[in-house]
Order: sequence, then structure tokens, then C-alpha cells
Amino acid sequence: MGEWAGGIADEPARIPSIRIGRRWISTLWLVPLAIAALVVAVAIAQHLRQFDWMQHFIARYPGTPATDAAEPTGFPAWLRWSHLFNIVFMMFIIRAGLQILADHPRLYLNSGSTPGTAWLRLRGPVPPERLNPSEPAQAWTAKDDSVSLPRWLGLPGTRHTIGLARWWHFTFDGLWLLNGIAFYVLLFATGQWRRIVPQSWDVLPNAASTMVQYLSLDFPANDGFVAYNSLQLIAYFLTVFVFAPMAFVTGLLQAPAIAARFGLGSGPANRQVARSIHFGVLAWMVFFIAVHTAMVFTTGLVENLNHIVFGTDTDSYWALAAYLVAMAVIVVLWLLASPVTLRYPRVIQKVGRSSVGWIKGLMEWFNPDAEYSEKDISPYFWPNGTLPNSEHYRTLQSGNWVDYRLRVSGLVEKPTEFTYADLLDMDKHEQITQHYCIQGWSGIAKWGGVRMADILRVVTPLPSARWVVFTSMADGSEPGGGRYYDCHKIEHMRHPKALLAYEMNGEPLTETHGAPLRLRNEVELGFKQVKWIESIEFVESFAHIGKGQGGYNEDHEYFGYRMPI
Ligand SMILES: Nc1nc2c(c(=O)[nH]1)N[C@H]1C(S)=C(S)[C@@H](COP(=O)(O)O)O[C@H]1N2
Ligand SMILES: [Mo]
Repeated sequence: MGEWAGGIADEPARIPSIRIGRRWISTLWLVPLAIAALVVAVAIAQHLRQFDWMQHFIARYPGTPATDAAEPTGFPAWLRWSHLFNIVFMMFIIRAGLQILADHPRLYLNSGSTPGTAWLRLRGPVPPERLNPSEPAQAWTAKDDSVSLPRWLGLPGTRHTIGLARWWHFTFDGLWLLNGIAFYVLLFATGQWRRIVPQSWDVLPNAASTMVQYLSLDFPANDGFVAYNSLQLIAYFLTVFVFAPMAFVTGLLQAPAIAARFGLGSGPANRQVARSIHFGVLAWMVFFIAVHTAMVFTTGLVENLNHIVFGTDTDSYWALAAYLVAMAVIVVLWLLASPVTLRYPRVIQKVGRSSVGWIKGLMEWFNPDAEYSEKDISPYFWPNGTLPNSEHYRTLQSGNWVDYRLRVSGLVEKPTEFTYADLLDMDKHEQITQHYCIQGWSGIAKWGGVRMADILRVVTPLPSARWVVFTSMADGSEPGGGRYYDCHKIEHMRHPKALLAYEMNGEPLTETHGAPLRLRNEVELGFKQVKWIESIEFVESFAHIGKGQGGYNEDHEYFGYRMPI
């Protein structure tokens, strides 16, 4: 793994900082702030409890609303198992999620991910001299911007391992969703829902009362086996019925296929808003797990463990023993995940592809028809990828592409070489569309060029042609890795928005963005939009090309080849 992503140097993430106006404040300040706030709150709560009116209020609203006799008590086996699975799934989801964030370690609210407008970041600013430099090789790419995480925290930690992290994230998302659906169904089938859904406004004064009791360090009676107090009830309700679904929805909103289907690339549901909310859900989940665990420990650990481990209202030490064993297993899984991933990346890719790859792939059925307006065009469009460095490219470039030939061959009736002038002579189409990079940034640009459908009409693919291979004039990032390439489904190439673009925002494509020709397939992620295209080949299968995974990044960075999300 020393040569990961072309031997990209390590660049450790910093503690996240948050922008307030023009200043960046480290989130480490939250620790002393939270302690100070807690101390003040305890002092206030203890003082309040001396007042008669507060004592009356607590007597009137002790914390747990009067329970109705029909309400179920205890913890059935399905609930206890689902609770255990949930924590195992969540630990992988959270760690892989952090790794995904580290691949573009900035959060924004604007669809263009404009440098300088982030509200949270895990590293310093983009070096200003590398924004729009005159020399393309000096451009600060999204890959340059990625950071690494400690291996025990990120999954798998190494810089730019997003391909592997995504397999973990999505595979465990799938398991977590199945677990969640089973949990919802059983919750409503058994009446257990009544324990975590507020059923009267009384829950608000009761929650306030519980809060005062906790903060005054004179805790309310723990009767969780029978009924939760209102503060617990609200926290569980929010977690199960608000934040968990929100995680799912904001995850989907980060998919290019969804944005391109529903036109969400700009506006309030754009990818950067979704990413920010997705991160907010993560922050809540981590906070919830921390407080929940702290309360389990401080409100009668052994009894609490008997409830959730064995479903009994007793105080046997066997529950503690079982809990410790489960925790030991969780710690071992935690410690093994990153080293195993880095040791067997191809296995992770294959397992991921067969577990969730095909489910994600279903989104390729969405029609990526969305268009945006001129005013949505991003003021800055992040560059990415490894520039061409051959003599050949330089010669063609300095000759203004007069000697450039686009070779189209393979399973076609009429293999054809197009000159740059041929392409300019064909019908020109323009589209303003969104670009969603796997790393997390997005942008909107106007592309002008030739429809792939028109190329197909000229060359006439044979019925056996199923994949269209785009090969670049540039190599990929690994020394000796060979040319960058990627494969697309032939059906996608018939879509009116599948474009061979030679213009961006009304200007000839720059070298940075793929001159003379780059692909647009709006249903897929950014890495599939091959730049500096040299040739197009129609094939039946891509198994014999490169390492056979469907593209350069699929071969070298373990991405999936169907990437509508
Ligand atoms: N030949 C080639 N094409 C490439 C890449 C690359 O490294 N080499 N990077 C891809 C990635 S990861 C992205 S996000 C887009 C970036 O396009 P842009 O630089 O115009 O933003 O190009 C894609 N096309
Ligand atoms: Mo990308």
C-alpha cells in the first residue's frame, strides 16, 4: 500500500474546524465549552431544585408520563438482537463515512463547492497560488486535497481509499437498512412503538423535569424496563424516526443519478447541502451513542445490562459478562477492519460489488435529463485527475488539434477516424448539467459538443457490442499503471445527454478539463467522465482490458464500474 494512488504522500487530517465569519475555530474548543456549560447547568439546576415551584413542577411531572396499561414492557429478543446488530453495523458505517469525508475534507452549502466557502474543514485552505494557475500542472486537484485518517478511526485510513471505504459504507448501509426495516415492522407489530413515540404533549414538561433532575445530579428513578422517561423517549424517537431516515435520504441525494433525474444539482437539495446534513446526522449519532452509553453506565449498569442483554429485570452478573464478551468481539472487528481491507482490497471490491453493487446499479435506470440555467454555473470547477504528459499530446495541442484523430473501432460496422474539424462540423449540442465527483465535491457547468448517439449513427455498432471503452491520452496516477480508461454501457451512450464535449462554459475545453475531448454521461460519477479522449472502442465485455474491472480507477482504486451513486 506504500504506492497507494500513485504513491500519494501522506497528508493527515486535522481536527475539524468550523468557520465563523472569516475565522476558523477548531472543534476542540467544544470540549472545554461543553464542560463549562455542563458545570454551569448543574449549578443552575441544583439551585432551581431548591424552589418550591420547581419541587411542585417535578412532583406534577416526575419524568415519565402516566403509562397506559396496554403499553408493553421489557425487551423482547428481536429488539435485543436488532440493538446489537445496529451497533456493529453503525461502527463500520461511521468509520467508512469519515473516510469518505476525508477524501474531500470540506463541507459547503453551495452546489459548486467553491473554495473559501466551506463551513467545516479537516485541513488548511486551498493554496491560493494553485487556484486557476496559468500552468495546468500547478492546479490544485481534488485528489491533492484529500487527507488520511488514523487507521483505527478511518476505514481503512490511508489517504484516498474512498473506493474501499464506499464498499464498507454501502454494504453495511444495506444491512443497517434491513435491520431497521425489521425493527420498524416489529416495533409496530408488537406495540413496542408506544415506548418510543410521544403520545401526548405531557412529554415536553416531563422532559424538562427529567433534564432538571439529571442536571441537579439527583437522577429520576430508572424505570426503563417498564417505560422510558420523556427525555429518553424524545431522544429515541428522534434517532429512530427522524435522524435514521434522514441519513438514508441525504445519502441518496448525493447520487448523480438522483440529481440528474430530479434536477437537484442546484438549489436547496444540492449535494453539498445533503452532505452537510448527512454529516449532521453523523454528529447526532456519535453524540447519542456517547450519552446513551454514559447513562447506561451511570444509572445502574448491571440492571441495565440485564434488560438489554437478556431481557430480564434482574441483576445477574452474567449480563455483564455477556456484554464484555460482545464488546471484546466488537473491538477485535474494529481493529481488524482496516488491516484486512488494505491487505485484500480486491476481495473487498468483489464482495461489495456482489452485495450492494448491483442494488446501487439499479439507479442507472433513472433518466438523467436535468438541465440547469446559466446562473447555476459554478464560479469554480474543481479539477481532478492526472494530466497528459506525452510529447504526442503536446504536439497535437500546439498544432491546435489539426493532427488529432479520434479513433472509433471495435464491434462496429464502420470503424472511423474523426478529425477535430469533423467533430466541429457535426451537430453541436449544449447542456448545463451537474458533475458529482466520487470524492464528494460537485459543480455545474455548460458543456458543448457532439452527441455520442451521432457517433453511434456513423460507426453503427454491431448487435454484440455491449460496452464502450474510452481511452485517454493521459496515464492514470500509478507509475506503470498505463492509460486512464473507463467503460460505459452502450445504452447510456444513446442518451441525448451523453456528450463528447469540446467546450466548457462556452469556451474551448482547457487542458485541465480535458482538451480536446471529454465525455459526459450524466447518470454516472465524475471519474467515469474520461478526459483527453484518444479512442473509443466497442466491446462485448471488458474482462480482457486492463485488470478487467471496467476502468482505470476500478482496476487501481477498487471503485465499482456502475456508479450512479
Ligand atoms: N484521463 C483522465 N480522465 C479523468 C480523470 C483522470 O484522472 N484521467 N479523472 C476523473 C475524475 S476523478 C473526475 S472527478 C473528472 C474531473 O473532471 P474535471 O477536472 O473537469 O473537473 O475527470 C475524470 N476524468
Ligand atoms: Mo472524481
